[in-house]
Amino acid sequence: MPIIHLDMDYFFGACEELRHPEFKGRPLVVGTSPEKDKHKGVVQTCNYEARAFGIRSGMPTAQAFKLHADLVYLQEDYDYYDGMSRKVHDLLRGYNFPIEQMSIDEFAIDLGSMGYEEAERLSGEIKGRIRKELGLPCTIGISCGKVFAKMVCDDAKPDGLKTVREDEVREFLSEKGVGKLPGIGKKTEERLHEIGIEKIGDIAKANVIELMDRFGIFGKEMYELANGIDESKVIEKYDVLSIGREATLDEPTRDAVKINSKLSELAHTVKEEVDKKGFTFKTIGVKVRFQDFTEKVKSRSLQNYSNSEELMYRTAVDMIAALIGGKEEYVRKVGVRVSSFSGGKGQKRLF
Ligand code: TTP
Ligand code: MG
Repeated sequence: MPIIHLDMDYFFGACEELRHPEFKGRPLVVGTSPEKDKHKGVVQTCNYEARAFGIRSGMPTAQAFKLHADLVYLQEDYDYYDGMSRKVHDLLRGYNFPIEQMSIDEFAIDLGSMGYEEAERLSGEIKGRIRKELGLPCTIGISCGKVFAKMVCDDAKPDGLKTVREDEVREFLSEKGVGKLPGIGKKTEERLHEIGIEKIGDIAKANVIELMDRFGIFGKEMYELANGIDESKVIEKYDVLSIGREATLDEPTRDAVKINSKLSELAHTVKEEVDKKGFTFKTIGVKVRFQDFTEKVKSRSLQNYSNSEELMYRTAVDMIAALIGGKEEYVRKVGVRVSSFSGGKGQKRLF
């Protein structure tokens, strides 16, 4: 019953290297702020060349530049990464196994009754296709449960492929620090240290009643995981968080006719996507990027669920006008996004 956990390597960074091959091999950071404010934001991710200098996700970019001044810096472009994530998802879907998307760059796949050798061969094929067809590196972990597969994947990063079978799991886990077990954060880690539990192997040997006294039901879960029992299931989810598109205007402008015509195109494409999934939406959002690279966003919630393109377009026009009114810069780029979905083709109730 192998489960695959696939996690893209330095995902936002790898997507940027794909469209900017000239940056490949140089330390690169993707951050939250526009280029001109690059010292003000936070590092979303960085490539492994940057990690060699100690730079990490979540770190203030100012600190990253202190660790290494000569960094390639790019502001995040979420829609582009979301599009690449969708391509990975589509490629995986072609194999017809249940897939759970766990984040923008992580997927769990249930291979059912397949043997481990075949699972490893198939994983190699998937990894190769993602590299060849999409130009992106990833790492795959294979094990007998969703949590274990993720841990194996973390262990094999970057550009890795690794299997840990049922009979090897306890040994794989035993020497790892308790903090490596998904679900154990800083606080729980400290509380475990207080009672002399440092490694996952120590949890396996602990008294389960005592663990439950201290940590409730999670005490039992960590005990079971530490002993090689991982019953978490791959659950296909159909709820997408949001659907949106953005586009650069032919030339920077403040002309409402030109801007609204672009909004109309975007609303049309978004509406097509929404229809493909059979959704209705309750929230409409817009984004505008000005000539000076600053951005503004605004969103509005409707009273009722809707799938009207007209309503999406009118609301977007209204909100964009409000955003542009407050500033004198020319507009370079606009975006439309809908969220808070209901419905969906083939949607399953999860709970
Ligand atoms: P991760 O998979 O955690 O990180 P990664 O893909 O950049 O690197 P690797 O898997 O090789 O260790 O996260 C996926 C993306 O999510 C990442 O590229 C950027 C984004 N992200 C943030 O925006 N903020 C964060 O704090 C983290 C950890 C990730
Ligand atoms: Mg990743």
